[in-house]
This record gives sequence, structure tokens and C-alpha cells, in this order.
Amino acid sequence: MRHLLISLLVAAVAVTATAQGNKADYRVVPLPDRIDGIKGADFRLTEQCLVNYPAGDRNMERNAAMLSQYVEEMTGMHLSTRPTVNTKDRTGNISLIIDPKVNGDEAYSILVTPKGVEISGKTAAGVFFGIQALRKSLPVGTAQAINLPAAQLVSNPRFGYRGMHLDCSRHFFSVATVKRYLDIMALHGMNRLHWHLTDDQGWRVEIKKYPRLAEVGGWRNGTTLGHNSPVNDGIRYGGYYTQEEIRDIVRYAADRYITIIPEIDMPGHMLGALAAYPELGCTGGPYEVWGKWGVTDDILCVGKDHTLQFVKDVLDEVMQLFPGEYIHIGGDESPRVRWQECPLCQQRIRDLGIKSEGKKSAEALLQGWFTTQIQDYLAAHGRRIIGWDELLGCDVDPSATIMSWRGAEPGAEGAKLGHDVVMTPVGPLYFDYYQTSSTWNEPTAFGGCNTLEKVYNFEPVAEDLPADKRHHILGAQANLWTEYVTCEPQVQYQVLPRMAALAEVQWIQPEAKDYQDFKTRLTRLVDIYKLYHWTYRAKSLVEEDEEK
Ligand code: TNX
Repeated sequence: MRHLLISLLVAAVAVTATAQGNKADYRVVPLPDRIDGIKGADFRLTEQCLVNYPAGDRNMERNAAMLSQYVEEMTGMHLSTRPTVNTKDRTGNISLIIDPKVNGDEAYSILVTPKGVEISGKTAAGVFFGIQALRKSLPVGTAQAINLPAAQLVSNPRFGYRGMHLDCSRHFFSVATVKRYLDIMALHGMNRLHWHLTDDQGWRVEIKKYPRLAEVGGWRNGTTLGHNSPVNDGIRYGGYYTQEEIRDIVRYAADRYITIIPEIDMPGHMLGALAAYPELGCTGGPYEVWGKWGVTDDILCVGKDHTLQFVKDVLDEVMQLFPGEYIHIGGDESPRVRWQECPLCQQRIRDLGIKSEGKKSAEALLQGWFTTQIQDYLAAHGRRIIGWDELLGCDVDPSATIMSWRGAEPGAEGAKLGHDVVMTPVGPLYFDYYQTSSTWNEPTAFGGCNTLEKVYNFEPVAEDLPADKRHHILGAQANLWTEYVTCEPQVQYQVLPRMAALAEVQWIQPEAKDYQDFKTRLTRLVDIYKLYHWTYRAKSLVEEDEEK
């Protein structure tokens, strides 16, 4: 009897859970611009529904396959995909549609009526973001049917540049890890991966013309423990991506409408290359791939023509691998002490007639000259450069896009000078920083404190930026530097759930933002993190940090 009662009780709870759980909820992260209810019954999503896509459109075919895969992962229901030419096939099904009337290149519109679901975009990318929204509105858990309330959703991302960065130099991450990072970005509606591939601690991209870059520059003999302690683990560490692997990753990203922006950091952060080819430095070495963190004085010698040729050769191969418009050429943290003492660099300064101007030293302007050479070279190949905000101190051409990292002010300054700008200020967009002020039980991080709430409340466009300069703010990006990030679960922990907060910064209008409301919606997004066994900081969902 007692057993029967308990089983009945369990059954009753299970039934209620399914009844509640089997309804879609369109209040996802990022929140759509509009969710308008429509009169009429719910649409019932079952395994009988097909995913229609326009016949002959390869991108839409892939979109359909991905939607089908997502639904299966989330609910266990398998939906078949079908190429269609006829609009009457839409009844009872989900249809993916290219519709030039949708307002915005990456915007989506979702129409749910009792008769079917239509996900429309002006482009296949827009449809893909609509697919993500629909996917996120589904409850996680095995189901035979899900009710989708009749409604019309529309959303158009506020910014065109919605980025995440990943440093694969300080620590090296496998192809599978990078692909999962791209999957996480896709779930959050992001479209740019800034991939930091070279630095003092390791060169991570195969360059055929200079094989020692990866073979020698890709490996260090040990790594300091903690924040530059005197203890080095003495363990040889490294790795690199072959060109074939890079192509595979670029394709994987493109399938998710993510453009990869590779960063080859120059003229500083180059010890990996100097260890491989010491003639590229001012002193000639010997150099070692660094087992410490920070900024080294050893940088490229730009007094030698050979160095310029080397950089161009490397960029030739990089351009072959990465079809996107932008190449990130770094430019940050480049001490000029070697240049001050290097006869060849000083000769270059004289030959070019460079003179210091006010606060700008001759060596700073030499970096500007070097950057311009590279910028012109890339421009001749139809590419544009992005660089860190240090470039503002080197008189570079306004056609260079600036990444504002030392706070938000350099970004505003750059925009006023006519540069396009991506906002990625240390506070709050450095995801290598702690996400709480009480760090005792946290994995070691760089320092600082960028809480979920701080990220959520970030506003990329400075209030006092003149109206005619505002269009220069292309968007925002969070950076994951990996000095202290050693494995994939830690990569995920640092970015989740802060990426969700960033996604709302990138997608929705400031007046639509509401942190408390975001947090209630976030719990359902986290159900998806759990489904995929992604590591995330659970405490950020419940606790309020005193340091907001
Ligand atoms: C500064 S951001 C750097 C990186 C470090 C990071 C640590 C930037 C352009 N340079 O080299 O990894 O700080 O937070």
C-alpha cells in the first residue's frame, strides 16, 4: 500500500513536471527584441514535424540539419529535414526561409501559428540565429511533444561585431576544444572568434616557409607555477595547429556563421618566433620560448629588411588560411629598449627622417612606420588590420581598427579620430579575471574581479561620444587570456556564464536590459550548459557579489 502511494505520488510529480516542462518559453538569452503573442492554439512539435529548407541552398540545408541535431540533443525527438519548393509544404512543419523583408543582415523572425513554425532571415546567418533562439526556447529533457505558443518573435543584433577571444599560445588547446568553444559561441549568438595564435610562450600555427616557428617556437621547456613564482615545473610544454587543422576549424566556424580573426602579435610578444629564428631580433639571441608571464624586452628588429620580409611571408600563409577581411596584428606591450640600442633600428629611424613628436618617441613612431608597412601590405591583398589600442600612440592610419583593452577611454579616443573600434576593456571584459571578489575557492586567475553583473551592465558606447562617431563602435568582445587557464573545463568555467551576460550587451538595446530578469532567463540557458556537460560557475547564478 505504502509503495503504491509512493509510486502514485512519483507519477503525479512526473506528470506535472512534463506538463510544465513541455512548453516552449521564448524569453531566452539574448532576449528577442519583440515577442508578440498571437491568438490561437499552440503548435505541437512532434517527431512527425519536418524541417523544410529551400531546395538547392547548401547553407540552409546545413542550417536545417543543425536545427534537427539541436532538437534531438535537447528532447530526443528526431526531426527529418526536407528540401522544399512549395509553400504549402509548410503546414505542420518547421520551415526555414530566406526573406529579404527581414530587417537586418543577421536579424531573424520566427512565426509560430497553430499551423507551423517559420524561421526567416534576410540571410542564412539570420536564419541560424533564429534557430539558436528557437533551440533555447525548448525545455531540456526527453519529450514526445512540445507545445509552442503562437507568437511572432523578431530580433536584430545591436552590434555587428560580437566577439570572443581565445589565447591558445600561453596554453594550447586541442582542435576539439576550439570547436566546442565555437559551439558555445554559436549558442550565444556570437559571430567573431579572435584567435590569439602566437606569443612569447609559444607559436601555434604551422608556417610552411618557416617550419621552425612551430617545431621550435611551439615548445617551451617548462612553465612557472602561479603568478611568476620562482618555481618552474620543468615540464616541456607545447603544440601547434597544422594548416589542415586550421582549415578544418575555419570551416567549422563558418558553418556557424563565425568569422575567425587570427592574431599574429607583432612586433612584441614574439619570443616564440625569435627562439626559432634568432636573426629576427636586435641582439641575435640566443632566445628561448618563455616559461614566464608578462612582457619581455626582446621584440622583432625592424631595422632589418629581412624582418619585414619574414612578416609578409608569414602573413601570406595566414591570409591563405583565414579568408575573413580582418587580420589582427597585435601591437600591444612592445617595449622599445632594444630599438633604442640597436644600430639598425636607429639607422632606420635616421633613414626615414623620423623625429620624436611631443609624447611620441622616435621609437614609438618607428612602430607606427612598421605597422603601416604591414597595413599597406595587407590592404594590397584586400585585407584590413585590427590592433590593440597602443597603436593610437604610434600615429597609425585611421583605417586601422582599434581594440580598446586598457579601459574604454582609448576606444572613445580612437572613434573620435575616425578609427573603427571593438570594445574589450579589461574591466569588465577580461574573462581571465576572477568572477567574484572572494577568490579562495576559485581556480587561479589573473586577478581583478569581473562579476556577471558588471559584464551585464557594460555599455560599449560612451555616453559623451558624439553622434557622428557612434557608428565607429563596431561591437564588444571578451578576452580569455590563458596564462592560468590550463585545461578545457577551466576555459569553459572562465567564460560561462559571463558569455551570456555579454551576449545581451551585444544583441539587445540598452533600455531593454534588466539584470534580475536576465538571471531568471539564465537558469534555462544553464540547463543547456548542463546538457552538454560544459563547466560553468554555478555560484554566479545564486550569489550577489558585494563588489558589483
Ligand atoms: C595584457 S591585452 C595582454 C596579454 C595578457 C593579458 C592578461 C593585451 C593586448 N596584452 O598579453 O595575457 O594582459 O590579462
